[in-house]
Amino acid sequence: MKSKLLLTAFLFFFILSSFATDTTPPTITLKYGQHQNVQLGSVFILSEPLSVSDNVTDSADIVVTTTWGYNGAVNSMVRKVYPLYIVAEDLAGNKAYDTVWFNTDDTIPPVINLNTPDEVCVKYQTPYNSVQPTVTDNFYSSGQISLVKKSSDVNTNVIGTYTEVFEAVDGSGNITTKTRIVHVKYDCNTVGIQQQKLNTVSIYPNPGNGHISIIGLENQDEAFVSVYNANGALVYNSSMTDSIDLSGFSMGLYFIQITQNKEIITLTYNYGF
Ligand SMILES: [Ca+2]
Ligand SMILES: [Ca+2]
Repeated sequence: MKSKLLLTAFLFFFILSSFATDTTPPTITLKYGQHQNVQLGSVFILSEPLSVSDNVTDSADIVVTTTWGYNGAVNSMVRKVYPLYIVAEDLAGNKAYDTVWFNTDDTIPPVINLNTPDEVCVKYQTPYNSVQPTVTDNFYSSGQISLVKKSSDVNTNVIGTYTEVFEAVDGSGNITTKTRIVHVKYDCNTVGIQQQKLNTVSIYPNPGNGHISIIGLENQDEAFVSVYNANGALVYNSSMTDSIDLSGFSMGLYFIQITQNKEIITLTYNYGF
């Protein structure tokens, strides 16, 4: 009886003393780090940003207090940094402190619409009208986006290929560039029509066993076929037929080039893959 009493007293003293001697504050673990990004204009939902533990106090008994800082709670429509101050206190009164910074900003670049195809053609020695692109953004209105042309003007007195480079920057500094290719040619129309003709040409089956059918060519007038191996060496050359037989060659990658009226199309063929 006496020893049981003594043991109880000892245990009581032990528990008391362990409380009294706890001078270690709790540990705060931030689930997503000290810095979180919030997309401007998005719907912000605060998910529990932390967990706590302690050397003595049970996690459920640690008192956690969170307070929004000088900018108040996150307003995802306003581009600011919103601190959230955290205090965790164990049963012995030891406190730990941490802060999560919610950086509300726009990280999505604007979108440039050229208002033309990506490639245009202008006839030699005729005026070129550089169509102004339009720009849109996920958050900023067009008045809050800068759009500048970063390239020199097209000179239609010199035959060649020019690039017009446009750069847009939104109110958060996100940058997009878009390029329009301008061909200055003696004749813009002819080439376009010819390209459309050969664009319908294809080969099948691909991959295949070396016996290739060519389809989609309107007529075979002035049409030639050349086959190059993966090293660029010419291995086959013939006037146009509907089929090619590569079965005598080793398996691998081949480039089948069809020419007609100065127009060229190159198709990639996988022999045996
Ligand atoms: Ca503690
Ligand atoms: Ca944006």
